[in-house]
Formats: sequence, C-alpha cells, structure tokens
Amino acid sequence: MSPKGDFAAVRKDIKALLNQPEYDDGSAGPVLVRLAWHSSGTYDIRTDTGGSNGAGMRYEIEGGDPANAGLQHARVLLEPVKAAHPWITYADLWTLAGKVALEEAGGPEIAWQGGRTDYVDDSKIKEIRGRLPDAAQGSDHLRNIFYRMGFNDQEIVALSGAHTLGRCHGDRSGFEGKWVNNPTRFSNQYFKLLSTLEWEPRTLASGVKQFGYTDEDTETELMMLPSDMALLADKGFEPWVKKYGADKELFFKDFAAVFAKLMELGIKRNERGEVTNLDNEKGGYIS
Ligand code: CCH
Repeated sequence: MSPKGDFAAVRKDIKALLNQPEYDDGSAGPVLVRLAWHSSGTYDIRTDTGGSNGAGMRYEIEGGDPANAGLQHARVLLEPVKAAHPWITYADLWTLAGKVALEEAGGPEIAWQGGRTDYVDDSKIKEIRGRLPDAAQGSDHLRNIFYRMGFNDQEIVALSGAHTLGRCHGDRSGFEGKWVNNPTRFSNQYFKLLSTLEWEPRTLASGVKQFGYTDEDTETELMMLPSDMALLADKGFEPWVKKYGADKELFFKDFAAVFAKLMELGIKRNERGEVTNLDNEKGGYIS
C-alpha cells in the first residue's frame, strides 16, 4: 500500500491497466478520459455547483444520468487502484486517470493537482442532471453548456478534439462508431477529418441520426456526431477547427491548458495549492 499522497504510485497503477486487449480498440484510455470529463463538466459558474469535487457519479442521481451511460465500466476498472491506494479520493482518482490516459495515448502533458474530496452523501447533487452536452444538438446548445462552465469558443473547439480518442457505443449513447482510424492515439486527426472529408447524414437502424464517411479503399467507416458537425457550420467555431487541423502543436498546447482547466472546475485552492472547499473531513492534501 502506498503512503498517503504518493500520486506517482497511483499513476503507475493507472498506466498498468490502460492496455485492455479485449476491450473496444484495446485501450481503457478513452473511457477514462470521458469519465474525467463528465465528472468535471457538470460545473455551473453562476451557482458554483457541480465540477470535479465530490465524485458525485457514485450516486444514482448523477451516475444514473443517461449522459453518463457506460461510465460504470471506467469506474469499475479503477476499483483495484482505489483498493491499493485507499487514501486517494475518487474525485482525484477519476481526474488523474484522465490525465494519465491522455498522456499515455501520446497527448500533451496535462497539469494536475490533487486534493479533491468525495461527497459523503448525495445532498449536494440534486440539480445535476441535464448539465452535460447532448450530441443531437447544435452550436447554440454547445455554447449554453460550455459557457455555463466558463469556457469560450476557442476552448470549446479545443476540448472537442478529445473525440480523436475512443468511440460511440449503441448501448450507451445510441450513436455508433469511431471518429478516426486510430482511436487510441491522441492527435489532431479529428479536426483534419472533420474539415476535409465528405460527411454524409446517416440514420442508424435505431433511428438515431449521425454522420458517416466510408473509405472505399480501406473499407473503414468513420463517424461524426451532429454536435461535431455543428463546429464546422459555426462562424465562431470553424476557424479553430481549421487551425487545429493544420497545427498539431497549437492544438496540443491549447488542449493541455483547457483540459487542466476542466479538471479544476469547482475546485478552490489557497496559495499553497490546498483545496479550501472540502466536502469531507479527509481531504486537503496536495500532490
Ligand atoms: Fe464526448 N462523447 N462529447 N467529449 N467523448 C462521446 C464519447 C467520448 C459529446 C458526446 C459524446 C467531449 C465533448 C462532447 C470523449 C471526450 C470528450 C460519446 C459516445 C458521445 C455521445 C459515448 C458512448 O456511446 O460510449 C458531446 C455532445 C460533446 C460536446 O462537446 C469532451 C469535452 C471530451 C473530453 C475533453 C471521449 C474520450 C469519448 C470516447 C469514450 C469511449 O468510451 O471510447
């Protein structure tokens, strides 16, 4: 068992579970990134509620939000890490796992600090459902959701580049498929494909509408969500799609900054980096 605060030991254990030959495209990384994002993306800057503190997804009221369907796989996967390092909070473990997964997938280094606490009950998460984005909607919706978290247009586009990783699962969101050919490798490929391929509207057998592209040569089928396509059709978003597609370094730099900001939503720290809005008696340590 590692001593309290030994985040390097936790990182090592997270790294060790990323390779999952039987799961999806062979890596647990993408679903861990999604867990980190959904644990943070509930933040509301006006009411200062939600965010990465608390690990509210352990409770039905938040974990059972249809937007969080499938994330139990990620949480279950991390249980052995929690068992080996019981001092770490779930809120820290989930966000740290997202950082480690991104870096191990070849992404930029993401600044991360510990100290989050876990809610002791669900009393603070009553109004949390419906705060995550709906992939069937367009740019007005994206702005409503992400401005509420405190992000601007450039940051919304940079964050969307995470869709280079992973895939959609019919039994989770209803959408099907992957955005890029190599969905376990972080890159700016999502932006390149979004702006250069001829995306066609597709209706799945379930009636769900998304966009598709079939590469006849390789017989590869790729997809985009309606919310991804909305980035292309919007004057404020589209220039950033082009910039990130053309400049991987710029995308990596901006993504690292905005993902670090996402992980800190709802966290207040003093000048020593210690979290001051604690939700239980245990927290407050720093990395
Ligand atoms: Fe996302 N995302 N996401 N997404 N997402 C899905 C999967 C992933 C939206 C909808 C969906 C971000 C933003 C948005 C990931 C990271 C981020 C799925 C499929 C839907 C639907 C879920 C399934 O079926 O398993 C919408 C709408 C938005 C609006 O902007 C942001 C921001 C991030 C991170 C920074 C990752 C990674 C996945 C793949 C998960 C996996 O299991 O492979």
